[in-house]
Amino acid sequence: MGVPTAITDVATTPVTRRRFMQWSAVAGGTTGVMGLGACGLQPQDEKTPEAVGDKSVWSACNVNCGSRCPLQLVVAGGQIVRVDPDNRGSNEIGDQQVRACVRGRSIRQRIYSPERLKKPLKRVGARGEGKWAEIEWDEAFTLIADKLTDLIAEHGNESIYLNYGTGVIGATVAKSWPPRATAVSRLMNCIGGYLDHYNDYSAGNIEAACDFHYGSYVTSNSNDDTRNAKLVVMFGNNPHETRMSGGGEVFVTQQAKKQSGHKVIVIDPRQSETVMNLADEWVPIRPGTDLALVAGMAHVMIEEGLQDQEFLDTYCSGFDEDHMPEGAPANSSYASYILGLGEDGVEKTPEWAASITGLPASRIRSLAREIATTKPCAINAGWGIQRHSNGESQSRAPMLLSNMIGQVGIPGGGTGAREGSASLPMAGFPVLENPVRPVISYYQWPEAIVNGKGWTYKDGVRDLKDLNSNANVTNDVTLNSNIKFIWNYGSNALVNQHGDINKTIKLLSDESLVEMIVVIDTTMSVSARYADIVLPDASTAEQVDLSNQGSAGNMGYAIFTEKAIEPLYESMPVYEQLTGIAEKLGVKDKFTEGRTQDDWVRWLLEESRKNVPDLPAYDEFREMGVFRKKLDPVIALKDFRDDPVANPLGTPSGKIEIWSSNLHKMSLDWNYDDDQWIDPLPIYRRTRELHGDPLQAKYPIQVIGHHFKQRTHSSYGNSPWLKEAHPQRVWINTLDADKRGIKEGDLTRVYNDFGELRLPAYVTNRILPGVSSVPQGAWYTPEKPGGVDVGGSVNTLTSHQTTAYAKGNGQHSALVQIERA
Ligand SMILES: Nc1nc2c(c(=O)[nH]1)N[C@H]1C(S)=C(S)[C@@H](COP(=O)(O)OP(=O)(O)OC[C@H]3O[C@@H](n4cnc5c(=O)[nH]c(N)nc54)[C@H](O)[C@@H]3O)O[C@H]1N2
Ligand SMILES: Nc1nc2c(c(=O)[nH]1)N[C@H]1C(S)=C(S)[C@@H](COP(=O)(O)OP(=O)(O)OC[C@H]3O[C@@H](n4cnc5c(=O)[nH]c(N)nc54)[C@H](O)[C@@H]3O)O[C@H]1N2
Ligand code: SF4
Ligand SMILES: [Mo]
Repeated sequence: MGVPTAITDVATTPVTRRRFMQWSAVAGGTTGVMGLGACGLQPQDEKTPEAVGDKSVWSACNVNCGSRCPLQLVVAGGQIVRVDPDNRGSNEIGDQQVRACVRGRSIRQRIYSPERLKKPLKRVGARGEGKWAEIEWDEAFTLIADKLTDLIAEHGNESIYLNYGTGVIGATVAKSWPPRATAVSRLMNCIGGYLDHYNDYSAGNIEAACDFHYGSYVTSNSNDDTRNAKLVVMFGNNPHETRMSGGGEVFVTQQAKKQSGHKVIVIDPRQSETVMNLADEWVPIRPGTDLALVAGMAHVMIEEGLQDQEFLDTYCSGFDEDHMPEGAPANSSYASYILGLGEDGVEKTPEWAASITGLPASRIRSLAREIATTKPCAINAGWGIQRHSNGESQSRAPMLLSNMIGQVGIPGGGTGAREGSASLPMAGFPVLENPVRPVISYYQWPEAIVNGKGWTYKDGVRDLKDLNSNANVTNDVTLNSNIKFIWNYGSNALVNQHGDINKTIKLLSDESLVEMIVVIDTTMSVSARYADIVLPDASTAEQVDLSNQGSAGNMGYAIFTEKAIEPLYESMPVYEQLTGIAEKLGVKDKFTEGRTQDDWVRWLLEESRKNVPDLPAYDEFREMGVFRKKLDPVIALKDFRDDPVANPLGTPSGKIEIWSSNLHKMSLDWNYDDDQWIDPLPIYRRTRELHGDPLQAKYPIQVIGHHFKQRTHSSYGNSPWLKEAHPQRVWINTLDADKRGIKEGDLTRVYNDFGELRLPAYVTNRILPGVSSVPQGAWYTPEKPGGVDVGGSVNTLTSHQTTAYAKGNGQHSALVQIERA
């Protein structure tokens, strides 16, 4: 196992310039497959690069930013000395170069980080106290296997939880999420299974809402299809920061606009990178109020007869009183809600919407007219709009708008959900069957540590046999244990990425609740601080695998990720770690089927080639690095649009349910908090910590935590280069800053009842007055235990509360006060 020198040394390791120029001159050309032969160097024995000199191998950035970028790692003396991006493909949509962003190109700072874990660690002080003993791998395997055996005997397999974690989402053998595709899941299924979770921090609210609105999770059309649109309306969608590479959507959105000349309107409380780079108009809106905007626009459309009534009559249920399901109360249609004939008796005029959204009523009127009369119109959404305390209904706002103008299922249109993209049907790592049927939502685990035992469907427990929530309005499974063991692989969601860090830490500090926490990471992350056992993982560059999730627009791609260097220090690929634990548990043969990781890669590739026949075989793919394929554009729900009778949706009526009969049922018997609602209609309600909350008397400013180019969540968060290029700051509007005597760069206190941050201010008109943003993912760094977080993690300020029926995260809903420090 290799031991690197410090990164400064790595960076200056002499690599002859001549060789480099030779390499890049050929690689940049059009010689087709670039293997070692093509670069003018002799083929080398990849096991001993030190002995023979330089090589360049394909690898990938496998973190969860939605892109999956190939990287070419240049190795000299057993160390990675340079990172080059993809240099194939073309500048055609569907064949584009997948150029890594600034983060992927800095990957050496993650691989050779001083925080890199070197040896297995066992906690010796109190949990979270930071006292560790280095132990041998064998001891770590025994400790984990023994604890699993004891806990399963005492509490059952339901007590063993696989936490959400997307640090290695791009990989296949080493994939860290979804749990049902990971090697950890396979190990647990060899010994009776584990407690799984459904949905995710990214999109949990829309994933649930879609099930009711459209009958299953749907995307919108892919971005390449916006070439057919005259108007593109994006609700809180920021691809120019959240899909930053050529394998992301930056290139596709730019090219599509160039080719079609369509207009782009972005609705966002912030003037995002997408507003700056792509939009023709910015509509700044208060966070969490998009449904009020859509209601105001609906009022204009109904008053002026601008809605697509034929589409609504044919494809939807619940828009007006003539199209309601049986058993729905009188005056409960959406049109009745808008016209003030519903329960609240309030007419949803543009003036009403203006008072909630902060937009002028005249702007709401003009927007409604433009959207209703400019077709095809592609309406899509990012996921920021649904990461709110009212996120389930918020996420239905763009869907409803697209329904009213009849743009679902056609080229140039969309469903109002997030853009789709085409991907290759690559084989996943086989995980065997999990016999444990109750499944909780990804955001419920802290509560399930204390109260999970006895939960039923009314608390959001789904049945693994049928994870679709539509069918799980009721089910007969009960959760029979609290969580006693947590696997936390490739995850910082144990602490940094979950809400209310101070509360989470208190919960984890009680060693009588969760009895063992195992963190598998490359880095001493914030979550690793609260583990009992920390296992040092080999990075993607240190093992062979396939990156199987690449997709952008209508291009699907896969990457062969070679082992560039030996695992650093005493780190070990996760598959080998789990094999060691399997051996202690007596299930090694079942777990491995006699295969090494390399054998699995070969097997997975052959399985994938059954679905993707032109995918090259092992040796050719290894040389080629990236396999890309132009696929059909995604036109979401096209079959339904073409023939709604032959292709009904999964809703009870088979139609788009603007009034959802299943949500109506759930509103009658589900458990949720007193300040929450389950509404069959997508109607605006002010829930926790949104504008108008009485709590604003104390904490007047709405704070969101947008996804930021410095990091992918917390990954890359410790890179000195990236920190310098994109420092962590709190965004505050000029008016709010002036009132508080805060100037650009001043240190501020950002605080509420959950906790306090100390951060420099970014004083700007790029965010609405009364709104602020602390980019999510910064590393929680308390001055002293429980004290002020000088690292600036927004989750020091956010809540554990789950949404009413999605049981999802509302982490963009938070109220704070900001002062000069
Ligand atoms: N307030 C707020 N919180 C949020 C969000 C928000 O918008 N606001 N967004 C949420 C969303 S959408 C998501 S997806 C989650 C993401 O949360 P996570 O899935 O936890 O993502 P990361 O923070 O990137 O953490 C990944 C971990 O994997 C580790 N890692 C990286 N590479 C490797 C590797 O090769 N091997 C191993 N073993 N580990 C590796 C990293 O060091 C890091 O500790 O955060 C959520 N949290
Ligand atoms: N650079 C980078 N890229 C990433 C990530 C990252 O951490 N860094 N994370 C990746 C992951 S896992 C995910 S899930 C995606 C996340 O993708 P998103 O969830 O779409 O990202 P966000 O930044 O949370 O939100 C997108 C935009 O919505 C705006 N917004 C917030 N609240 C509202 C609202 O109520 N209404 C409206 N109209 N707009 C609102 C924000 O200002 C932001 O500009 O990004 C992925 N890409
Ligand atoms: S962070 Fe995302 S866009 Fe950047 S290199 Fe990695 S995968 Fe690509
Ligand atoms: Mo995410």
